[in-house]
Amino acid sequence: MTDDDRPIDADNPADREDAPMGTTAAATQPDIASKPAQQWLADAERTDLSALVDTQRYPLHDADDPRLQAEIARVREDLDREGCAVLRGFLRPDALEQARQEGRDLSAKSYYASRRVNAWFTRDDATLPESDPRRIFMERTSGFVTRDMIPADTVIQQLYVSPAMKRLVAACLDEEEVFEYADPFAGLVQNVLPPGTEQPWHYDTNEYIVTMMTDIPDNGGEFQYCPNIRTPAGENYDGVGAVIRGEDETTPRTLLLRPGDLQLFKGRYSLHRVTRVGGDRERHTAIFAYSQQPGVVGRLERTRQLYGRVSEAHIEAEKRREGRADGLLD
Ligand SMILES: O=C(O)CCC(=O)C(=O)O
Repeated sequence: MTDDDRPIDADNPADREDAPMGTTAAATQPDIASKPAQQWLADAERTDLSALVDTQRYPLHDADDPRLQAEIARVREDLDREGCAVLRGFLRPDALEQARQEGRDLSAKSYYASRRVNAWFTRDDATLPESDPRRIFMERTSGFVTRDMIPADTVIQQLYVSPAMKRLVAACLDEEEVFEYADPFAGLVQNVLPPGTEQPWHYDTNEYIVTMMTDIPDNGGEFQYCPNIRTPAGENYDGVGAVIRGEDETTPRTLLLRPGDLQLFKGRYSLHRVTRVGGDRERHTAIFAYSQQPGVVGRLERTRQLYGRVSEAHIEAEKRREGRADGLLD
Protein backbone atom coordinates (compact mmCIF):
# COMPACT_ATOMS: atom_id res chain seq x y z
CA MET A 1 0.00 0.00 0.00
CA THR A 2 1.46 3.38 -0.92
CA ASP A 3 1.24 6.28 1.47
CA ASP A 4 -1.44 7.81 -0.80
CA ASP A 5 -3.67 4.72 -0.51
CA ARG A 6 -3.55 4.76 3.28
CA PRO A 7 -6.94 5.53 4.86
CA ILE A 8 -7.20 8.81 6.77
CA ASP A 9 -6.59 8.15 10.47
CA ALA A 10 -7.76 10.87 12.84
CA ASP A 11 -5.40 9.58 15.56
CA ASN A 12 -2.38 9.93 13.32
CA PRO A 13 -0.90 13.42 13.86
CA ALA A 14 0.06 13.58 10.20
CA ASP A 15 -3.57 13.25 9.14
CA ARG A 16 -5.05 15.84 11.44
CA GLU A 17 -6.13 19.02 9.72
CA ASP A 18 -4.42 21.09 12.40
CA ALA A 19 -1.07 19.32 11.86
CA PRO A 20 1.56 22.03 11.20
CA MET A 21 2.34 22.38 7.50
CA GLY A 22 5.50 20.69 6.35
CA THR A 23 5.81 18.37 9.34
CA THR A 24 3.83 15.37 8.13
CA ALA A 25 7.00 13.33 7.60
CA ALA A 26 7.37 13.30 11.40
CA ALA A 27 4.89 10.42 11.51
CA THR A 28 7.32 8.14 9.76
CA GLN A 29 10.59 9.80 10.81
CA PRO A 30 10.78 10.18 14.58
CA ASP A 31 14.17 11.92 14.38
CA ILE A 32 12.81 14.77 12.26
CA ALA A 33 13.98 17.46 14.68
CA SER A 34 17.59 16.52 14.00
CA LYS A 35 17.16 15.85 10.31
CA PRO A 36 20.06 17.64 8.61
CA ALA A 37 19.37 20.24 5.94
CA GLN A 38 20.71 18.08 3.10
CA GLN A 39 17.98 15.48 3.67
CA TRP A 40 15.22 17.94 2.87
CA LEU A 41 14.00 18.88 -0.58
CA ALA A 42 12.66 22.23 -1.73
CA ASP A 43 8.95 22.09 -1.01
CA ALA A 44 6.51 24.95 -1.55
CA GLU A 45 4.38 23.69 1.35
CA ARG A 46 7.14 23.49 3.95
CA THR A 47 7.04 26.11 6.66
CA ASP A 48 9.45 24.41 9.05
CA LEU A 49 12.83 25.89 8.20
CA SER A 50 14.45 25.10 11.54
CA ALA A 51 17.07 22.91 9.85
CA LEU A 52 18.27 25.95 7.88
CA VAL A 53 17.40 29.18 9.64
CA ASP A 54 18.29 30.34 13.14
CA THR A 55 14.67 30.09 14.29
CA GLN A 56 15.57 31.11 17.85
CA ARG A 57 16.34 34.52 16.46
CA TYR A 58 13.91 34.44 13.51
CA PRO A 59 10.91 32.23 14.45
CA LEU A 60 9.50 32.16 10.93
CA HIS A 61 6.92 29.47 11.71
CA ASP A 62 5.08 31.79 14.11
CA ALA A 63 4.05 35.08 12.53
CA ASP A 64 2.81 36.37 15.92
CA ASP A 65 6.06 35.79 17.79
CA PRO A 66 7.20 39.15 19.24
CA ARG A 67 10.85 38.44 18.31
CA LEU A 68 9.89 38.03 14.67
CA GLN A 69 7.60 41.04 14.74
CA ALA A 70 10.36 43.20 16.22
CA GLU A 71 12.79 42.09 13.48
CA ILE A 72 10.24 42.83 10.76
CA ALA A 73 9.55 46.28 12.23
CA ARG A 74 13.28 47.06 12.28
CA VAL A 75 13.76 45.84 8.70
CA ARG A 76 10.86 48.01 7.53
CA GLU A 77 12.37 51.06 9.22
CA ASP A 78 15.79 50.40 7.67
CA LEU A 79 14.23 49.91 4.23
CA ASP A 80 12.22 53.12 4.57
CA ARG A 81 15.20 55.10 5.77
CA GLU A 82 17.88 53.89 3.40
CA GLY A 83 16.55 51.16 1.15
CA CYS A 84 18.71 48.46 2.73
CA ALA A 85 18.25 46.05 5.63
CA VAL A 86 20.12 42.99 6.89
CA LEU A 87 18.96 40.03 8.95
CA ARG A 88 22.25 39.06 10.54
CA GLY A 89 23.11 35.38 11.06
CA PHE A 90 19.95 34.23 9.27
CA LEU A 91 21.35 30.79 8.39
CA ARG A 92 22.36 28.26 11.03
CA PRO A 93 26.12 27.59 11.00
CA ASP A 94 25.74 24.00 9.72
CA ALA A 95 23.35 25.10 6.95
CA LEU A 96 25.78 27.88 6.02
CA GLU A 97 28.60 25.35 5.71
CA GLN A 98 26.38 23.23 3.47
CA ALA A 99 25.39 26.28 1.37
CA ARG A 100 29.03 27.30 1.02
CA GLN A 101 30.01 23.85 -0.24
CA GLU A 102 27.03 23.69 -2.60
CA GLY A 103 27.92 27.15 -3.93
CA ARG A 104 31.46 26.00 -4.66
CA ASP A 105 30.20 22.91 -6.48
CA LEU A 106 27.69 24.98 -8.47
CA SER A 107 30.19 27.62 -9.51
CA ALA A 108 31.65 25.28 -12.18
CA LYS A 109 28.34 25.71 -14.01
CA SER A 110 28.51 29.54 -14.15
CA TYR A 111 27.80 31.31 -17.39
CA TYR A 112 30.02 34.38 -17.70
CA ALA A 113 29.26 37.46 -19.72
CA SER A 114 31.49 40.54 -19.83
CA ARG A 115 30.57 43.85 -21.33
CA ARG A 116 31.09 47.54 -20.90
CA VAL A 117 28.04 49.20 -19.42
CA ASN A 118 27.00 52.55 -17.95
CA ALA A 119 24.99 52.72 -14.72
CA TRP A 120 21.70 52.68 -16.66
CA PHE A 121 22.67 49.85 -19.08
CA THR A 122 21.89 52.24 -21.97
CA ARG A 123 23.79 52.69 -25.23
CA ASP A 124 26.35 55.43 -25.70
CA ASP A 125 24.82 58.75 -26.73
CA ALA A 126 27.43 60.79 -28.57
CA THR A 127 25.23 63.90 -28.44
CA LEU A 128 25.92 64.19 -24.67
CA PRO A 129 29.07 65.87 -23.32
CA GLU A 130 31.87 63.41 -22.54
CA SER A 131 31.67 64.26 -18.84
CA ASP A 132 28.04 63.09 -18.60
CA PRO A 133 27.79 59.97 -16.39
CA ARG A 134 25.73 58.26 -19.09
CA ARG A 135 28.94 58.25 -21.16
CA ILE A 136 31.00 56.51 -18.47
CA PHE A 137 31.28 52.85 -19.38
CA MET A 138 32.64 50.29 -16.93
CA GLU A 139 33.62 46.65 -17.29
CA ARG A 140 30.98 44.32 -15.85
CA THR A 141 31.56 40.60 -15.56
CA SER A 142 28.66 38.54 -14.33
CA GLY A 143 28.84 34.87 -13.63
CA PHE A 144 25.46 33.31 -12.98
CA VAL A 145 24.26 29.82 -12.14
CA THR A 146 20.58 29.74 -13.05
CA ARG A 147 17.73 28.19 -11.11
CA ASP A 148 17.31 25.20 -13.42
CA MET A 149 20.83 24.09 -12.45
CA ILE A 150 20.38 24.47 -8.69
CA PRO A 151 19.25 21.13 -7.21
CA ALA A 152 16.17 20.77 -5.02
CA ASP A 153 18.19 19.63 -2.01
CA THR A 154 20.40 22.74 -1.87
CA VAL A 155 19.93 25.18 0.98
CA ILE A 156 19.17 28.12 -1.33
CA GLN A 157 16.53 26.23 -3.35
CA GLN A 158 14.84 25.03 -0.14
CA LEU A 159 14.75 28.60 1.17
CA TYR A 160 13.54 30.14 -2.07
CA VAL A 161 10.35 28.09 -2.40
CA SER A 162 9.36 27.96 1.26
CA PRO A 163 6.12 29.76 2.19
CA ALA A 164 7.81 30.82 5.44
CA MET A 165 10.49 32.66 3.47
CA LYS A 166 7.91 34.29 1.18
CA ARG A 167 5.85 35.37 4.18
CA LEU A 168 8.93 36.94 5.74
CA VAL A 169 9.88 38.81 2.57
CA ALA A 170 6.29 40.02 2.06
CA ALA A 171 6.06 41.21 5.67
CA CYS A 172 9.39 43.05 5.44
CA LEU A 173 8.23 44.81 2.27
CA ASP A 174 4.77 45.48 3.61
CA GLU A 175 3.23 43.45 0.79
CA GLU A 176 0.21 41.19 1.05
CA GLU A 177 2.01 38.30 -0.67
CA VAL A 178 5.04 37.61 -2.84
CA PHE A 179 5.50 34.85 -5.42
CA GLU A 180 8.32 32.90 -6.98
CA TYR A 181 9.14 33.80 -10.56
CA ALA A 182 7.75 31.40 -13.13
CA ASP A 183 10.98 32.05 -15.04
CA PRO A 184 12.93 28.79 -15.14
CA PHE A 185 16.27 30.64 -14.93
CA ALA A 186 15.91 33.95 -13.11
CA GLY A 187 13.93 33.45 -9.90
CA LEU A 188 16.88 32.06 -8.04
CA VAL A 189 20.43 32.55 -9.24
CA GLN A 190 23.84 32.22 -7.74
CA ASN A 191 25.95 35.24 -8.55
CA VAL A 192 29.62 34.27 -8.95
CA LEU A 193 32.40 36.87 -8.86
CA PRO A 194 35.84 35.36 -9.37
CA PRO A 195 38.98 37.28 -8.30
CA GLY A 196 39.57 40.33 -10.49
CA THR A 197 35.90 40.87 -11.34
CA GLU A 198 33.44 43.47 -10.08
CA GLN A 199 29.91 44.75 -10.58
CA PRO A 200 30.28 48.44 -11.36
CA TRP A 201 27.83 51.17 -10.29
CA HIS A 202 24.31 50.46 -11.48
CA TYR A 203 20.60 50.53 -10.64
CA ASP A 204 18.29 47.53 -10.60
CA THR A 205 15.16 47.30 -12.70
CA ASN A 206 13.43 45.31 -9.92
CA GLU A 207 11.96 47.27 -7.05
CA TYR A 208 13.94 45.15 -4.56
CA ILE A 209 16.17 42.11 -4.33
CA VAL A 210 16.77 39.61 -1.56
CA THR A 211 20.30 38.22 -1.36
CA MET A 212 22.46 36.03 0.79
CA MET A 213 26.21 35.74 0.50
CA THR A 214 27.38 32.16 0.88
CA ASP A 215 31.11 32.66 0.26
CA ILE A 216 33.23 35.70 0.94
CA PRO A 217 36.44 36.57 -0.92
CA ASP A 218 39.80 37.11 0.79
CA ASN A 219 39.41 40.83 0.24
CA GLY A 220 37.40 43.30 -1.87
CA GLY A 221 33.97 42.29 -3.18
CA GLU A 222 32.33 44.86 -0.89
CA PHE A 223 28.76 45.97 -1.41
CA GLN A 224 28.53 49.77 -1.64
CA TYR A 225 25.42 51.85 -2.15
CA CYS A 226 24.20 55.44 -2.30
CA PRO A 227 20.77 55.58 -0.63
CA ASN A 228 18.14 57.24 -2.82
CA ILE A 229 20.69 59.16 -4.87
CA ARG A 230 18.02 59.43 -7.56
CA THR A 231 14.28 59.77 -7.06
CA PRO A 232 11.24 59.41 -9.30
CA ALA A 233 11.47 63.20 -9.63
CA GLY A 234 14.98 63.27 -11.11
CA GLU A 235 18.19 61.45 -12.03
CA ASN A 236 20.59 63.80 -10.17
CA TYR A 237 23.21 63.36 -12.90
CA ASP A 238 25.68 65.69 -11.14
CA GLY A 239 25.61 63.75 -7.87
CA VAL A 240 25.66 60.38 -9.59
CA GLY A 241 28.49 61.47 -11.89
CA ALA A 242 30.62 62.57 -8.91
CA VAL A 243 30.21 59.12 -7.32
CA ILE A 244 30.92 57.20 -10.53
CA ARG A 245 34.01 59.30 -11.28
CA GLY A 246 35.26 58.69 -7.72
CA GLU A 247 35.17 62.42 -6.83
CA ASP A 248 32.58 61.90 -4.09
CA GLU A 249 33.77 59.28 -1.62
CA THR A 250 31.46 60.28 1.23
CA THR A 251 28.04 59.44 -0.23
CA PRO A 252 28.68 55.71 -0.86
CA ARG A 253 28.18 53.48 2.16
CA THR A 254 29.93 50.17 2.52
CA LEU A 255 27.78 47.43 3.96
CA LEU A 256 29.56 44.87 6.06
CA LEU A 257 28.06 41.58 4.93
CA ARG A 258 28.93 38.17 6.28
CA PRO A 259 28.02 34.82 4.75
CA GLY A 260 24.66 33.66 6.07
CA ASP A 261 23.23 37.20 6.49
CA LEU A 262 20.02 37.86 4.57
CA GLN A 263 19.92 41.23 2.82
CA LEU A 264 16.95 43.13 1.42
CA PHE A 265 17.80 45.96 -0.91
CA LYS A 266 15.76 48.46 -2.90
CA GLY A 267 18.06 49.10 -5.82
CA ARG A 268 15.82 51.11 -8.12
CA TYR A 269 16.83 54.49 -6.65
CA SER A 270 20.06 53.60 -4.86
CA LEU A 271 23.10 53.40 -7.09
CA HIS A 272 25.16 50.40 -5.98
CA ARG A 273 28.13 48.22 -6.86
CA VAL A 274 30.27 45.31 -5.75
CA THR A 275 33.94 46.35 -5.66
CA ARG A 276 36.67 44.31 -7.36
CA VAL A 277 37.25 40.92 -5.76
CA GLY A 278 40.82 40.41 -4.52
CA GLY A 279 42.79 37.37 -3.33
CA ASP A 280 42.16 33.82 -4.53
CA ARG A 281 38.59 33.10 -3.51
CA GLU A 282 35.36 33.69 -5.39
CA ARG A 283 32.46 35.70 -3.99
CA HIS A 284 29.16 33.79 -4.10
CA THR A 285 25.74 35.29 -3.48
CA ALA A 286 22.31 33.74 -3.83
CA ILE A 287 19.77 36.11 -5.33
CA PHE A 288 16.13 35.36 -4.48
CA ALA A 289 13.73 37.16 -6.81
CA TYR A 290 10.07 37.42 -5.87
CA SER A 291 7.24 39.34 -7.49
CA GLN A 292 3.85 40.73 -6.49
CA GLN A 293 2.09 38.56 -9.08
CA PRO A 294 2.64 34.89 -9.92
CA GLY A 295 3.79 33.95 -13.42
CA VAL A 296 6.61 36.45 -14.03
CA VAL A 297 8.97 35.45 -16.87
CA GLY A 298 11.94 37.63 -17.91
CA ARG A 299 12.32 39.33 -21.29
CA LEU A 300 13.79 37.23 -24.09
CA GLU A 301 16.64 39.56 -25.06
CA ARG A 302 17.68 40.30 -21.47
CA THR A 303 17.65 36.58 -20.64
CA ARG A 304 19.89 35.83 -23.62
CA GLN A 305 22.28 38.62 -22.58
CA LEU A 306 22.52 37.53 -18.96
CA TYR A 307 22.46 33.76 -19.22
CA GLY A 308 23.58 33.08 -22.78
CA ARG A 309 20.46 31.08 -23.69
CA VAL A 310 16.67 31.11 -23.44
CA SER A 311 13.95 28.55 -22.70
CA GLU A 312 10.62 27.78 -24.32
CA ALA A 313 8.94 29.66 -21.45
CA HIS A 314 10.82 32.84 -22.46
CA ILE A 315 9.97 32.43 -26.14
CA GLU A 316 6.29 31.84 -25.43
CA ALA A 317 6.08 34.71 -22.92
CA GLU A 318 7.63 37.06 -25.48
CA LYS A 319 5.05 36.04 -28.10
CA ARG A 320 2.28 36.85 -25.64
CA ARG A 321 3.86 40.22 -24.86
CA GLU A 322 4.14 41.07 -28.55
CA GLY A 323 0.42 40.45 -28.74
CA ARG A 324 -0.15 43.27 -26.27
CA ALA A 325 -1.27 46.53 -27.81
CA ASP A 326 -0.14 49.16 -25.29
CA GLY A 327 3.05 49.94 -27.26
CA LEU A 328 5.19 50.28 -24.12
CA LEU A 329 8.80 49.13 -24.15
CA ASP A 330 8.52 46.88 -21.06
O1 LIG B 1 25.99 40.28 -5.25
C1 LIG B 1 25.50 41.19 -4.59
O2 LIG B 1 25.76 41.35 -3.39
C2 LIG B 1 24.59 42.21 -5.23
C3 LIG B 1 24.63 42.10 -6.70
C4 LIG B 1 23.97 43.27 -7.36
O3 LIG B 1 24.38 44.38 -7.24
C5 LIG B 1 22.77 43.05 -8.16
O4 LIG B 1 22.39 41.88 -8.36
O5 LIG B 1 22.18 44.03 -8.63
